[in-house]
Amino acid sequence: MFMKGKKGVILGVANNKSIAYGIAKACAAQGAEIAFTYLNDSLKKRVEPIAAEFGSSDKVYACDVSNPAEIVALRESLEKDMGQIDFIVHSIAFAPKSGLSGRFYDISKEAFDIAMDVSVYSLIEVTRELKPLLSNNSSILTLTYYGGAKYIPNYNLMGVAKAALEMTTKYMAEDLGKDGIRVNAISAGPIKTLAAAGIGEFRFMLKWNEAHAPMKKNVTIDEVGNSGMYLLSDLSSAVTGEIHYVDGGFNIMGMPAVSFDEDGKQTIAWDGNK
Ligand code: 0WD
Repeated sequence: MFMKGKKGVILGVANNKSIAYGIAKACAAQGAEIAFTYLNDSLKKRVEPIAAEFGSSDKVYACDVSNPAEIVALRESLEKDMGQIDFIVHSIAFAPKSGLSGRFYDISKEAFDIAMDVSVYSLIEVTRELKPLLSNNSSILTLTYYGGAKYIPNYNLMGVAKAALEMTTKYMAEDLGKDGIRVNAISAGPIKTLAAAGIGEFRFMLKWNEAHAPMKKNVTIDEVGNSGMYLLSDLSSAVTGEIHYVDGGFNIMGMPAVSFDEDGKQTIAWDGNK
């Protein structure tokens, strides 16, 4: 039981396809006590049964991270119901649809500000607000994607937000290390979730990743969940500021791998046209 005695809060469960759900499952299986948050009333109905599944019916709170008052209210509720906590999972991102396809240089300032606020600044604000509750052996985890390190078609505005999120992870890791708080990110391969549905040509991304990743597969929320559990537990007690790829190895590829057909001619696994 790697998480026995650990208490924490997971922000960003939308349904049982969410990456945050995979992380909750892995942490609960290792004995963690988990609080959940939901964005709005329609998601509340989805999150409540999930919290019940993990024995957390009494620890479900509203928290739209774009509203600072809701983050303060979350701190007050967690303090009352859980006291000290040992981990925070930030599995939240949003960009207006206009920022997730089309010409990059057409992105509006309004869309840019919203994406940065919800997907990046929220990590800083949630951490600062919940810091008084964090134990001096705690771990914060956020979720990023390769589109924050390299160009990925249509990821556009979210790519810029993820780049900022990854650097935020590193600056926060330095700042909070002296307080016994670690901060890491998982860069997950593409997974079909609600948030992913907003990205243009997402199915193409899935097929491309599967064809060209060294492991020739897409990743699951259970696989991301298990790696997340490692980063939240004491198994990773000397790991901070990491961008940990859970993507079947896709990020190491500089070009698609070649294979040879019966005539000895070089081919690539999938050129995107079949
Ligand atoms: O391929 C993927 N699905 C990948 C996702 C690959 C690599 C990284 N990620 C990241 C996402 O960018 C995000 O940071 O993982 C994180 C979780 O995303 P997810 O599990 O793919 O998607 P989803 O199940 O939709 O959860 C994200 C949730 C929101 O869902 P919706 O679909 O309603 O936007 O983030 C929450 C919301 O529940 N969220 C907010 N929570 C609080 N305040 C807010 C907000 N303002 N906005 C969105």
